[in-house]
Amino acid sequence: IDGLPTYKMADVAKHSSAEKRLWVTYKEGVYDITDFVDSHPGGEAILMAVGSALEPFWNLYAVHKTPQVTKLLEQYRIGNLDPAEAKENAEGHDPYHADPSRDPELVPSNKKPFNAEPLPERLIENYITPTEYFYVRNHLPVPVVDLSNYAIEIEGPGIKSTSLTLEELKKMPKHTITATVMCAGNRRSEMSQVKEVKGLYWGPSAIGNATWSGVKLSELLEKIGFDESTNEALHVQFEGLDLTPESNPYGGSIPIEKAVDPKGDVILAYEMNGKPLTRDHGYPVRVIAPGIVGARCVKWLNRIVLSKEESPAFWQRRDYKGFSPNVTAETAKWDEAAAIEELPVISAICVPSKHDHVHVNDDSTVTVRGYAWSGGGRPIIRVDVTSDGGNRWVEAELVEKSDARPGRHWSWTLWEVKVPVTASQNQVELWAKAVDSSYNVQPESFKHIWNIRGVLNNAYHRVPINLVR
Ligand code: HEM
Ligand code: MTE
Ligand code: MO
Repeated sequence: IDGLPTYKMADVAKHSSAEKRLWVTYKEGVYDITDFVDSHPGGEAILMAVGSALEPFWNLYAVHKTPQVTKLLEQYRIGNLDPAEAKENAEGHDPYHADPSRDPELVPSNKKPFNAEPLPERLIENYITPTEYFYVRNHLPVPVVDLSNYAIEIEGPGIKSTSLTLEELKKMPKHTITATVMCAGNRRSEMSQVKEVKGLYWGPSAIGNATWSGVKLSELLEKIGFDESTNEALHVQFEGLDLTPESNPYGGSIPIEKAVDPKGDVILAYEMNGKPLTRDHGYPVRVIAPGIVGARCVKWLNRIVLSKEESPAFWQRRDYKGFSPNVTAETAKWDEAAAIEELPVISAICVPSKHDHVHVNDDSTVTVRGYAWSGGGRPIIRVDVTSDGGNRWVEAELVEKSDARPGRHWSWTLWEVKVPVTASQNQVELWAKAVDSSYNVQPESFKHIWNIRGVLNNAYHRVPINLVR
């Protein structure tokens, strides 16, 4: 910008304390952010960048790469950066350079970190979701794991501290379960239509059903001395090998009851759909806590800690919690809200898609297909679909499902139905709602379950379509 002084990185480096003011650079701009740091939505992390360039941090935290944030930053501009140095900063190390390549079937909502889901009609083509288009939700770069120095550390009160290589893990009894994994943000884009929410705008395909093979956590804990009658631990914390710039690992925890129950079926999985885990899905080992939110199914598992406390990780304490609709980012009491563990009942219409031109069958019906699932091992007992705002509900046929017992029913149910449509109408809105074995049913609208983070998006799925006769 004309008229402002030009600085070198060495000048900027001198401004990294409150007395000397706090400076940062971004592209060809130099900024004094002293008056902004206290109101930074991301907290004290911002201090890591003072006296230096923002690029390495913002390449990781892509939330910043929006026009709104650029505009905000420009308010603090005090100078220009030497163009040669700006170029060097821009070309600096990309923390995502070692990420794997991905199947084009996965449609990304964000590339760095990588987040992607398949098209809904692809999603329900198979009861077991092929690994190539199983949704991917990464918060950070995919770690590069060298098996020769990989071992999972396990510690906590009342158990023998243990370190386990993949080879040692594979010597223990191998269990295979079929389980659905779903992100708490699945279907967030629908909730965002009520009012904007924070987070990636997922469609209905941030969910998948796969077989997972590995060691049962309950057996492993028992083997290293866990005794339920004396142990005081309340949570099992998991840490991944993926690190934030502050060197905090991705993490999450589950209640101890789930972890030690043989019927809880928590697996330290090294195979997905019969093959070694792919890098995106957690190679070499990840947690599968079936019936529980995807966020706790920690990938690239590095450490397990038994504790009286939940995981201290950001994603357990400051994310993946629901709030009442009028709670704002300013009023949210993060410490008081319950972390999401078991997920509520959900369903989605996958065929047809929104605004499709749909052929009306000879019997004046349209064919509708989708999935339904509930957390906590609760089977789906019914799916209802309507084309006329609920005057007439039609029960769907549950075409593909598991015969697992209630409480251990980890897989989704695929359904199909022919819904009658009125002869005079050219446009209808399809609605679907599922009921689980506890007779929990999906809420009617997003308005009353809206929450700041856009999680638990399980209102009736509504799909407007055009009819073709
Ligand atoms: C979030 C601004 C530097 C880490 C945000 C948001 C804004 C912002 C506006 C909210 C974005 C949204 O919710 O859509 C800035 C500005 C910076 C800066 C103007 C520099 C002058 C940094 C640095 C780091 C960082 C250097 C990390 C080392 C984060 C994190 C969040 C965030 C982790 C997300 C917090 C959450 O998800 O709740 N920042 N930021 N920021 N920022 Fe920054
Ligand atoms: N584990 C690690 N280490 N890092 C992550 O970013 N993302 C979590 C979970 N485990 C994550 C992780 C979230 S939010 C979800 S929804 C699931 O992984 C997604 O699993 P998938 O990518 O295999 O579908
Ligand atoms: Mo997630």
